[in-house]
Amino acid sequence: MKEKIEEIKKLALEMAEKAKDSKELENLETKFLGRKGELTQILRSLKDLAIEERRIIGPLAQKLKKEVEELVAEKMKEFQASSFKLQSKIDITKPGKKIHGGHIHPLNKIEKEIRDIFLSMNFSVVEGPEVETDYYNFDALNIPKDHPARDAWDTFWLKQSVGGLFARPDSQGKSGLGLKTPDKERKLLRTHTSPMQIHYMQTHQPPFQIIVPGRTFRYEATDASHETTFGQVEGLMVGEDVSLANFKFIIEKFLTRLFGEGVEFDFRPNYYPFVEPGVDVYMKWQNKELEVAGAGMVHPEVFRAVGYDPYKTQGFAFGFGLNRLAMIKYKIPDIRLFNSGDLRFIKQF
Ligand code: FA5
Repeated sequence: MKEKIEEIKKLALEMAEKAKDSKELENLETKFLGRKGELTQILRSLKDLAIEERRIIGPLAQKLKKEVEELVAEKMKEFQASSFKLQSKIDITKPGKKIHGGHIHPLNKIEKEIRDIFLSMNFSVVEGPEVETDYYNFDALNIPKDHPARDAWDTFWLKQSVGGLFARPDSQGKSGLGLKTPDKERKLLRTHTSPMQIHYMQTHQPPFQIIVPGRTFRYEATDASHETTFGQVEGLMVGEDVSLANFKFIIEKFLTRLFGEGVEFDFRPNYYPFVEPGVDVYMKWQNKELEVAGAGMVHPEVFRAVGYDPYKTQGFAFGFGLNRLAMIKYKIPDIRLFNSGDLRFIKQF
């Protein structure tokens, strides 16, 4: 009988060790502890044993019963825990979750490309404030107050702050509180990136070459090629002998890198108070002519405003419309799509 108990113990341990799931554990339990189980049979037969033998076999069989019960309970817990983990982590019968990746906005995409092109031509990239003053946006760029050229830039003026209070300025720049903000300090949303020409030249000495990507704002009616908020990329190269030929070379290189060999564009004369001579750059878009940039040689008055000697300094400047370049590159039919927030549009990029 003793040997039989030892045998059961060995076998039970082995089976528990090998059990791969709770079903196999249940089988083990039935085999040894079930109503007709091997150990149950031994316990039942104790009463038929001689008293001396019962004293030895009884405790051994009871001890083994307890051991097997504990072993089964412990193993069962392990199986339940791991099957719970499996269930809560992956249910392989469930359909997979669709992952929605983000998209780079076409304006960011083209801006990055433009930055890289100019960086490779040894330009530095700088950025400037979107809220500017009258002085930087106009005066310093040779567009004095009441000059008709100001009409080219319809402006979002900001409410003037007087002692922490805001009041809409009247046409003379007086706030509703009757206090006058000095004209030069009147705040506005920059209508172009050109004010950064002034900031940069005030703090740097030539020679240098920079581009300034950024958002610009105009208080004007929108249509397929006009927005109130759009991007520009300003360029400024200043030195002792920077010429219009250098300007032409850089623009040709830039547009060829952005649009590929054989890109079609042309220069047409235009007036900007802060350049002389001034030109516009035109490209084709939907079989129409589209102005993509204003440019020219920096006006001597602008150099004077920043304290440079106009007789010793020359430079060119340009301002590309970022949205318009993107419209041509990605064949976008309407500029208003950029700021529409329409995900069907963004998802194409
Ligand atoms: C300017 O803003 C000048 N600051 C450009 C410049 C810089 C000239 C340096 C000379 C030297 P303009 O208003 O033409 O110029 O705008 C420049 C470009 O911005 C345009 O060619 C066009 O591509 C884009 N742009 C202008 N207005 C809008 C608008 N409402 N919506 C979208 N793009 C516009």
